Amino acid sequence: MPIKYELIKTCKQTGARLGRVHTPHGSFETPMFMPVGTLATVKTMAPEELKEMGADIILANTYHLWLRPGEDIVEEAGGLHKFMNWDGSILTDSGGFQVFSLSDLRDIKEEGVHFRNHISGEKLFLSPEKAMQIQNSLGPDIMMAFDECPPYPASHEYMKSSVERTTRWAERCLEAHKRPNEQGLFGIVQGGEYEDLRRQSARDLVSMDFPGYAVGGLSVGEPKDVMNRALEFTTPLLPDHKPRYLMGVGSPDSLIDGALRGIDMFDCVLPTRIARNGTCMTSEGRLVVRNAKYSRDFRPIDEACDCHTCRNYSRAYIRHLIKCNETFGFRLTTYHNLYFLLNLMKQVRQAILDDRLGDFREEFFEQYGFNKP
Ligand code: PRF
Ligand code: ZN
Repeated sequence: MPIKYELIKTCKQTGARLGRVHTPHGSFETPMFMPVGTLATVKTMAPEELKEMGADIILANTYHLWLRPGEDIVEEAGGLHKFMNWDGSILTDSGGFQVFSLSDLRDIKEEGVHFRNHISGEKLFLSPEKAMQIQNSLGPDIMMAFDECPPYPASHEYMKSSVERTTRWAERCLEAHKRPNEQGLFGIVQGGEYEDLRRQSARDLVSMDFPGYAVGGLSVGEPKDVMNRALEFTTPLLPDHKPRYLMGVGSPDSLIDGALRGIDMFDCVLPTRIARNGTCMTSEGRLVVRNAKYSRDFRPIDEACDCHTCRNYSRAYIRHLIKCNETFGFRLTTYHNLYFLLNLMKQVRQAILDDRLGDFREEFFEQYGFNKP
């Protein structure tokens, strides 16, 4: 088995897990946030910078790399790690979610999904077998099953048929996966906010014995308490000795609330995307450094942060760069936002070790401004 989960400690106050996931390219502590590098680059960041800020695992996308440059080229380069010069762990999403979120005109059939290329308009088809073949060629440490992520809200009737198809697709993924000794394939539990369907999905996928499990279909527009409730009844259905990954979640509050409910891994474009429009995450909440009020503010973005950006550059300078569309400005905010989330997860891990994640949540929410009306 290429993926091993080591449980180090459970928080006595909350039940959150401190652990370590071992992959063919090293290990990482959990709970962990994975920066998103859709096109085999975490936008604006060099791999050395990601290493320096403490990222041990990053995510890339099957769908995008299939279209450009094509998985055959990545394979010819020696796989994703070599192609992008990243020797840490890599996880790829399967493409299912991206097809649903990026393309209109899609047609879901038992066999797979027909849709149009979001760049050229060309007709394409993605299936469990195709998603496995592409991910086997890309060569990440962790690959994801091909699933359907229904929109919110979806009726119980639709969700049930979708969950059952996702389970059949998961069986086909296991069957089509050609490198189970080198790459770990994670199953994705779906079922939206419906407890009976999450139960059914988890039971069926757990019986297939994947080396890890994701909770999919959340953070798709539902209220936060709906997501938290769904996590509360879903994570206990997953095996204790395997990693649990909450897909597409990256706001500071949701990372803490996910960890509290037993999640080990998270990913999201949020920190890198908002960085490129001049928004920073800080210990006192979001700071829109583009704003005119920072034009003569020579303090760092976050006075409590010791990242490379905050140790060396001011709000006024970064605002100036971003207002002028200077690439360096986007690099500085991206570095800070990723550092902020990686550092937040480090604090979460320490709080689990100290049996005080509940207290940490209260303190963090108070400071970040989530408790304000
Ligand atoms: N499935 C897959 N990727 C995803 C999701 C999902 O449900 C989500 C849901 N937030 C994000 N990314 N395959
Ligand atoms: Zn900083």
